[in-house]
Amino acid sequence: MKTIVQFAVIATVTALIQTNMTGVIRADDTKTGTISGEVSVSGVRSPENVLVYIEKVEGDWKPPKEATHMDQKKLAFIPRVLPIVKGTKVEFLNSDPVLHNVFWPKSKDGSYTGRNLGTWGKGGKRDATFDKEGSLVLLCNVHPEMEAHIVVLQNPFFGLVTKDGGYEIKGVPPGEYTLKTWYENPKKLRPKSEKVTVKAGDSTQVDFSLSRR
Ligand SMILES: [Cu+2]
Repeated sequence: MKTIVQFAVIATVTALIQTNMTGVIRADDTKTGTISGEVSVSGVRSPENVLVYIEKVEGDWKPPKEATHMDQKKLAFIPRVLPIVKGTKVEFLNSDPVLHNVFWPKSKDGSYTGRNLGTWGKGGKRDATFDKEGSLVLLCNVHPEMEAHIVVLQNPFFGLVTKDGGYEIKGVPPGEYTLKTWYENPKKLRPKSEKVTVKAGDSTQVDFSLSRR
């Protein structure tokens, strides 16, 4: 009996150590890979806010528990481009001392019908949950120059291109994927796609050269 109990204790301790080791390995990122690269553009001023994303990754990817924010500050939507996983709740804020409105017309890709969230002042907020893949244009009917974009994706593996043209997508499960680009005006920067193989603990570089053709 005593031997059995001792064995049980040893087995439990071993299991705990193994669990802990798995956690350490995950933290070291040796089970997932990274995709990064440079995006160059012609015909637009900057590669900033081009989106690079994986079209589909097996699995049911859950949205974050917390809402994501779209602010209105100094008469602009911030951020200009907001990529989210489908099911994400977005809170629309107003940080300006003037009234702003948020509405979106019917999506060009047919994914979303038009909706007007209303008009409100500083400190107020409205929210909406986006549960279908697609993209929509946010507008403010008080300030016609204001514009932003929400891109709703199947999975959380995406990266926005920075001013210097770089992007990075971390924590990608190993596999073969189709990597795509998205730009707010597809007539100016036509979308492109590339096949990519992601290996555990490795980084893959995929560069894009985007233009209207
Ligand atoms: Cu406004």
